[in-house]
Amino acid sequence: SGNRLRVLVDMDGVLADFEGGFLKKYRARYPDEPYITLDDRRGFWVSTQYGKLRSDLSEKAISIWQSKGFFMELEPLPGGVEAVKEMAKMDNTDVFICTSPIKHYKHCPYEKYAWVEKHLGHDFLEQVILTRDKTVVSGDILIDDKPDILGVELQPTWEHILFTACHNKHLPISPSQRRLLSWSDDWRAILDSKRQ
Ligand code: UMP
Repeated sequence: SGNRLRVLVDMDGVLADFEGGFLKKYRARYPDEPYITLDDRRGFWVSTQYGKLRSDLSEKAISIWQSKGFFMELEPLPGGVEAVKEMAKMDNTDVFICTSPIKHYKHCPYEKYAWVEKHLGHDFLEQVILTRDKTVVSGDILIDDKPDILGVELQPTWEHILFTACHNKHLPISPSQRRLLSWSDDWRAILDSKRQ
């Protein structure tokens, strides 16, 4: 604490390619069913958009991320793992991975730890925060692709930096909200803007 900077980094859609992994496995499992291209994705909830396409497709979509191996096998998004490793080495900087597991807990929490160990190393497991409510976690910055991050704390300590994803890229952004377009964007400047 003191004058250290605390950065919270989301996992799905920011470090791990949830949308790409979902579509690939959905199409493999349901080759004859309609699907939504990444370009046509709108709204954070995949299941909601599939349910609007056809009501039974919501549960088919959910079956994909409830399956063994789904979270473990997600590909890293370009530059994310490298950025987090670099952040963690910076002076006066603490990095935590802050991610919400699904409530179907058979595989997801285990596989999220396994993914971090595989891509960031065993020591990085110290930095993992699994929570369904990110508003109760304190930090200076939360880098997350979900447009609305709500919970019991009405005034979270962090500033939400919206990480651009297929489902949020068309959203008008309030003038006060900042975006990170990708890990090629200037995340270092965003961190520096929050330092004492
Ligand atoms: N998720 C769903 N339904 C969807 C899309 C995602 O349950 O339609 C899950 C995947 C992640 C969680 O486990 O929600 C989102 O977590 P965060 O990215 O907000 O941490």
